[in-house]
Amino acid sequence: MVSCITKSPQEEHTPKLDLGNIQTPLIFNPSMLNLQATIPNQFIWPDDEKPCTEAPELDVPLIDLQNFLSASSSPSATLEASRLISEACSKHGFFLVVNHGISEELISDAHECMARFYDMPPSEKQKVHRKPGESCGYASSFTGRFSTKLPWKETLSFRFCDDKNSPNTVQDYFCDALGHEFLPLGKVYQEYCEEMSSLSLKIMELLGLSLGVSRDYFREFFEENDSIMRLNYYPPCQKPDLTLGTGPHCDPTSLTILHQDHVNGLQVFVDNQWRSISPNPKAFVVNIGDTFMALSNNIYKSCLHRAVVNSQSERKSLAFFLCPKKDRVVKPPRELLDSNTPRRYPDFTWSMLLEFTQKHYRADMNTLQAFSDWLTKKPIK
Ligand SMILES: O=C(O)CCC(=O)C(=O)O
Repeated sequence: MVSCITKSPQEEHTPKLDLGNIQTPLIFNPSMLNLQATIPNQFIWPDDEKPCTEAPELDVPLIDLQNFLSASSSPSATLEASRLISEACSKHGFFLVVNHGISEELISDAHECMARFYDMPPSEKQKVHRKPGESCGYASSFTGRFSTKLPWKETLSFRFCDDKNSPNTVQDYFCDALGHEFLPLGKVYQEYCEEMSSLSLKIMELLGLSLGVSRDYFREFFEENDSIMRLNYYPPCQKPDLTLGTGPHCDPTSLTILHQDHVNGLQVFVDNQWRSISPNPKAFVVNIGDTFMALSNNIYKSCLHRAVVNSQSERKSLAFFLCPKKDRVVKPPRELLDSNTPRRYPDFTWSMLLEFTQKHYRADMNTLQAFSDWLTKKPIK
């Protein structure tokens, strides 16, 4: 397990993650790296974290949202969907949704635009490079941020705000950061994020029902959400058995909606074993993140997962991370607490957890507990 807290809040006002011995950051250029017989040490993961050859399929429920999303949804179909969700979320927090109402064309455009972005020369992509301590921008692996256990991937992350007063955050990001010719890409991702936000609010209704809280409770909690969209690009790797595309972590965010292209790679750690969730182009993979685990007072699980790479094909995935409005206080609803069930985590805001993962801690399986321990030493202002 990685444990990367570098300084307590008392020790330093703006602590940074330890960069180890980074003097000249390594450049992640897979077409060059793949000409070499092996891969740089920084990408080689310790033996106990190296990918396994066999990862049996994880049994995840397929939730058909057609009925629930229709104007005349039947109570029995809703009940069945919330029962399946409750079962999956109490165990590992992963389920699939189909008939989700997002057009195939939009999903395909989002994948195509991703290919257009990653096909650009490195110098162009670097125009939007992710600065230290920030959660948005382009990162070629994490070469400037960490010195070991580097992921074999490139990412572009950007913010989506469900805010009527600034309705085009995504579109504006593409135009401002990359130039007006990126307006068409910006439009695609603006629409994609709006659809993801609406879908996640519907899923929040089901999560509320499944927990015995009102249907509106979590939907209202996530209105005006301040979310993150990430485009993951995993180039082929000559040594896929030595490295990982995304290292093992639990999402610190609230709910993740992932679309994988046709290439396998996503694995979830359940019952002491890595299991695969194979791509299904018609489905989104949904999982609970740490913030929702805290909201549910640990009833629903945020589960360890990772992505493996392969030597044959590149792989792409689109990840929408639902996050609350930055200053909303995360605490479980009264219905989930009683004298036998005490609070598991102190109150916090998403901006505090985000800062923790950007500046003090490399997200892993233990982020929420480490954050909670850290918070108890740092009162909410
Ligand atoms: O690409 C995947 O399948 C997983 C990505 C992921 O876990 C992440 O972006 O946090």
